[in-house]
Amino acid sequence: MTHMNYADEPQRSELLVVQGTEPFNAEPPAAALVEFERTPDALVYCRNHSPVCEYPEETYFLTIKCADAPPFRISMRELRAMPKAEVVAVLQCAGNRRKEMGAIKPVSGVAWADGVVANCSWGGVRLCELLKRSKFLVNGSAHVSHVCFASWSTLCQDDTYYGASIPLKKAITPEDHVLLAYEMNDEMLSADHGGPLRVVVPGYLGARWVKWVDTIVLSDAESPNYYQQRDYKILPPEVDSKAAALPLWSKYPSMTALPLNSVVASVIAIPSSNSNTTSIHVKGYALPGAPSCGKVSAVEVSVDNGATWTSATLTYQEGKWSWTLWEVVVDGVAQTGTVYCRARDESGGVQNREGDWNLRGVAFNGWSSRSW
Ligand SMILES: Nc1nc2c(c(=O)[nH]1)N[C@H]1C(S)=C(S)[C@@H](COP(=O)(O)O)O[C@H]1N2
Ligand SMILES: [Mo]
Repeated sequence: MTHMNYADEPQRSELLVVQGTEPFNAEPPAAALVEFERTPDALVYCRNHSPVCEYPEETYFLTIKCADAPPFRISMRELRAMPKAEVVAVLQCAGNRRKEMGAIKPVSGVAWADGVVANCSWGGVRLCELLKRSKFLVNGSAHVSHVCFASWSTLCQDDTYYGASIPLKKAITPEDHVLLAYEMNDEMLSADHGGPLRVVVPGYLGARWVKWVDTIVLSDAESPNYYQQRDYKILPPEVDSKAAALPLWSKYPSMTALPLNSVVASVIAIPSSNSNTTSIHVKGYALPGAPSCGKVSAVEVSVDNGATWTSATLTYQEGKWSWTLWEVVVDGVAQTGTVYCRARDESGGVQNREGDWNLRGVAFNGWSSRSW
């Protein structure tokens, strides 16, 4: 795209590993992430396709449109006066662990390690309540199938605005807690994370959690935006060049939920008096797959290349939309080695050793490993 202004970027946490500065993309080390059940602000990754600007609340408006009806406009002050809903939900970028997928065969995109995930509490207005208030939602439904979100705040790398959409059904299912959030971890949402207003879609990849959202369009079609139509899709493995992908984007569905996943975040060898063997303390996180697969029910680790497995203790899980933290001590292991992990879910699903490769390097969920 044409000119983008990076002169007004906010101050950033020094705890993040910077992957790119224009736009600003950075992630925390996974070992730091798993020390907190809810991710503190300073450890929340930043994923941008454009500059980040600060927008004063006083002049911020959200506009909702549906076909030819007059648009509904609401100010931040009015939004804040509506009942506040809160949900704990894990935000994760579809490109989490892309670096590992890229080691199988090159992929396009930021070479993220395994820290583009954040488990936070989000506070704001329920999208279903707002749609009711806009009068576009009659008897809990509308004659449209998609809710499209847009931020026209700035040009993006691949389009003139940032946009995404979710099915209307997801938007209006109360227990899915789709929010227009103005708080993260009980504090005002920062500019980096989409303040004053962002979309929160528990259970969906981060790309749909539109930051600095200023427009909502109720439509019969998905968002026409680049990031809905030409990105964040899993193309078949034989498609391995941008040219080959070009005619195929429109033929594949846009991503919604990410798959069951888990990561070994840290391994610490515990000193022992026996010089031949040691014990290791292993910690990590796990992420549920599609809601129909249920919660993460178990995480197992293996120190013998997948031959035998030991169950980890699940130490944290909160509601339906959070991540799971786990840890385990494995005794009698060699002085050096590699530990793998895999998660299981309530529907009987389990991670495979090899994650499936795709051109955009999204949704990688092969076994994670770390050496000690
Ligand atoms: N307006 C806007 N919203 C956006 C993006 C963006 O570039 N612009 N990136 C998306 C992607 S791909 C992710 S993973 C999340 C990242 O949110 P965070 O930076 O608060 O961690 O925001 C999403 N919302
Ligand atoms: Mo993302």
